[in-house]
Amino acid sequence: MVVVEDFAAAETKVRDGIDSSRLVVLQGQERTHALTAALAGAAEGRGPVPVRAHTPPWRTLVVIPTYNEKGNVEAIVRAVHSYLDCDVLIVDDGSPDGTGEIADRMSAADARVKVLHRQGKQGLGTAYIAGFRFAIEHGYERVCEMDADFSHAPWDLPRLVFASGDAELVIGSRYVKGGCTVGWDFKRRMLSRGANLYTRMVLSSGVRDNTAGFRCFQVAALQQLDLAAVHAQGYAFQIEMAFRMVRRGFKVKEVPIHFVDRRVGQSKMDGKIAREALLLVPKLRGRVPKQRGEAGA
Ligand SMILES: Nc1nc2c(ncn2[C@@H]2O[C@H](COP(=O)(O)OP(=O)(O)OP(=O)(O)O)[C@@H](O)[C@H]2O)c(=O)[nH]1
Ligand SMILES: [Mg+2]
Repeated sequence: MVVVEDFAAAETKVRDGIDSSRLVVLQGQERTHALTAALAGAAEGRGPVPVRAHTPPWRTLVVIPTYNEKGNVEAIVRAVHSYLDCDVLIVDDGSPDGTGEIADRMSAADARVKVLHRQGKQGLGTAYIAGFRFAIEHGYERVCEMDADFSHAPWDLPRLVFASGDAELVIGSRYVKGGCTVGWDFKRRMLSRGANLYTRMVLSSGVRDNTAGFRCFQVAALQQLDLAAVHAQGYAFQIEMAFRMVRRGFKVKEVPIHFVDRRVGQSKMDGKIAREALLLVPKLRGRVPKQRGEAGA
């Protein structure tokens, strides 16, 4: 374990190659207690849990879209709450496996857990747009995107949120120094790398990990975007949102993460999602309005 004072120091360590699962971030906690809690958490396979969840200076909502995640949903919400003091919104698309009912049970037991039920699988993009609207309507100041399948480490979540003070969008990035993917086969790695190279070449927005789904937005910035104009559904949704933020003149910051392949449940990645990205990316250049100059990442 490596003890650091705050999340800014944690970011430097991850950039230098340290795995964030080994970082004990004090952020105001007493050193000995923090180290004991982190060691106990790691021994139980729950990562370096803090003494108590870190409280960000902003009212924060973490949106987790789910489709057939009954093996993950309860554990991911519990994990999020052990690291970050926040509300969680589960957006479930009528999962046939009963994920929605589990979410309802959690919501009844804990006021910090909210659930949005939608009819049938409608895609990741519209699930997040619904989550963003919920954040705007309920006065949250930060809204995060996170997968249910533990690909995004819950201990990285506070690092993303705390980095959002001077960036309207923070991306948990696999393709900056210190970031990587763990457990993906060659084909899946090439697909993600290829999609990102292609997007960088076509859009030249300065963002390196355009398809990442681990993000923290300033809600005030989202309010300035035309959310109704967002077209994309799958991976392309992440590309489109990042591009819209850059084009609007907002600062996009990438913090390195280790992305871990899902262990439980089924992937929803398919050819249709990849095709959508391939066709949509060139169109974005003409479609997304430029404002306040392009800031880059
Ligand atoms: N509400 C909703 N959630 C979805 C939909 N498609 C995927 N999800 C969820 O979005 C998150 C990311 O989807 P994944 O299937 O993990 O996609 P991926 O990360 O590209 O692929 P794998 O990690 O290989 O499974 C997970 O929490 C899914 O349950 C959808 O149509 N609606
Ligand atoms: Mg996944």
